[in-house]
Amino acid sequence: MQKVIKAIKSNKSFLIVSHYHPDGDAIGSALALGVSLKKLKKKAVVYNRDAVPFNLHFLPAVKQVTGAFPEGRFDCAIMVDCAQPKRISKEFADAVEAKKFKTLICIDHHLLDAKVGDIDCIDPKAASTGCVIWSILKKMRLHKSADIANLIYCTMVVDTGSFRYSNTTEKVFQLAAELLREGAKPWFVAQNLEENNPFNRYHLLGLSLKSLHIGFDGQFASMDVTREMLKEAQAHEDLSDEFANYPRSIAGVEVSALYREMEDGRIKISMRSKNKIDVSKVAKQFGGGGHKHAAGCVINADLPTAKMQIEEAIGKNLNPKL
Ligand SMILES: [Mn+2]
Repeated sequence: MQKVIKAIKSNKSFLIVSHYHPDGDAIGSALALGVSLKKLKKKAVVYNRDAVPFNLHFLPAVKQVTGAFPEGRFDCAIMVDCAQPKRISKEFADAVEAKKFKTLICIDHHLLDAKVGDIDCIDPKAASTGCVIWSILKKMRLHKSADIANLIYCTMVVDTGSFRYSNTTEKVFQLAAELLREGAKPWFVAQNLEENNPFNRYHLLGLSLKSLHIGFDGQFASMDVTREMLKEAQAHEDLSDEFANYPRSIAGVEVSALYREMEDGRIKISMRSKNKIDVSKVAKQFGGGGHKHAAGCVINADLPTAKMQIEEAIGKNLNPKL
């Protein structure tokens, strides 16, 4: 953390990046850092390859996020909530490869397999990357801002599932209390994050729920989102981002999967587990990744084939004898 602070102080221009298909932790963390660096009169560009999801449009300073990879040179690149340049974008991975940044910094709360940047600031105990950023900003005395408090609060709400998941520790509530003291507004964040759904999201959910499938004696449940459903509901696939939580919420279900047909025909799989099963291990078998209770991957096959492959892999985890 001290090295990050030193790098921030001693450099002038920063490119702040986060993983594609960004979530509230990726965008909230990147913006909190971007807003703070600007306060220090630094040049800070916040880049994400993909569009900011509809339910994050309320975030302070959200217009600072650019989807166009910036030309020109930066002293530092800071990766947040992501430790793989290729999960940011091809342009970014190429720029790292070409050593376009004097210093590459990685700030994350996922365990690293190997060294990533010149400075890796990783706290696997942190509930969100935003929590790590918050510690940095506090040390730098940059945390006295309601905008920053709301941004960091959003990262915590998203990554703890609204203070429900097993990463919701005493420390999380202490940090949340600090954020409220600085001006974070829980109802403002929750209302925008969760109570601001466009009608066609529910139209799409209705169609998707019809595909609900239960397997392995009720321990597994899955749902599909096909191109046809998207067309019928006139919905963008982003609207189905949280659908994977619905099949998991069924009594007795240990693992759930959401199968989504992508525009290019490949199948995107989001898996969720309740207790024992580590879905990140399943995702890794197919070149994906994630956490124990939430992970994902992409399979280059048609929907029935992808479903068969995933169910087989999940079945082996539910019952090693299979
Ligand atoms: Mn995160």
